[in-house]
Amino acid sequence: MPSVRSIFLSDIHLGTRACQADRLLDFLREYSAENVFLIGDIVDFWAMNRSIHWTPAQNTFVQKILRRARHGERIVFIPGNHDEALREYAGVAFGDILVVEELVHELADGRRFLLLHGDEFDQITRHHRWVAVLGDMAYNTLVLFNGGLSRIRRKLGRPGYWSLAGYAKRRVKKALQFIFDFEAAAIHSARQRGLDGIICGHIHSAALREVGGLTYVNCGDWVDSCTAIVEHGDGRLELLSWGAATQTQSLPARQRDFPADTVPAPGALPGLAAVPATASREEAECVS
Ligand SMILES: [Mn+2]
Repeated sequence: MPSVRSIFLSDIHLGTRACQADRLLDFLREYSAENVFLIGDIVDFWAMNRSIHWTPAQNTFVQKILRRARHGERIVFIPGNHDEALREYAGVAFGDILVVEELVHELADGRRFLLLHGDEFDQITRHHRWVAVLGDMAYNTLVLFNGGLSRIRRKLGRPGYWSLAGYAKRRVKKALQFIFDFEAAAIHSARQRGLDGIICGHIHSAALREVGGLTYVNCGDWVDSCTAIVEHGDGRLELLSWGAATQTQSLPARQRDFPADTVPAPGALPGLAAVPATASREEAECVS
């Protein structure tokens, strides 16, 4: 098992049908680490208020994390907005797992990064909670619909994995502006504290890029894109994509990186596969 210095995960959303715990387990089997940082929305208590979907794979994930903690990996749990109840326990260690609101992590090369979930940079979650809850329900529906779509694609023998939620997120200009504002606020926060960068989650949009001399890193999620950030022994950060089509594929961040105002052509990114936008309509019709 290759060993990395740190693994950064966010937005796993345990307790929901959309949570891709199988792929997450698959990813974790490949990497041991000195540090595992769980950066928010690990357990989705919002969704669990509506209905609980707890699978054996999700259980196994929890057990694996506890096991890693017992075997000396340092596990830090940073609550997000979907598991905000745990924020009350900031500073408390549950066995081997430490819960903190945020953390400054020093990379092997000396760079210092702020680790936090990031919902405070999201003006909607911060000031209009009910909009966030509604948006969350709509997003989950979209992700579920996409799951059905993938099954149909597989049955039809179409290669690759086409992400509807990812597609919708990329297409909606407002969403792009939202992501841009979020990133700007996150970078600003790291700069104010004199740090070299920030590693966060929350917006389900993985990133690893330089912005004005600082490094903006987002872990992405495990409901749609299945992405993680790892820190190698020399302090180098890498964004790994664990999508359905290529389970062992790892991409250096730059290849997945694109400015917020450009939309990559279908097929330009491995996770998007080569399906024109219209294909979704044909397939959607197959559903009914
Ligand atoms: Mn969140």
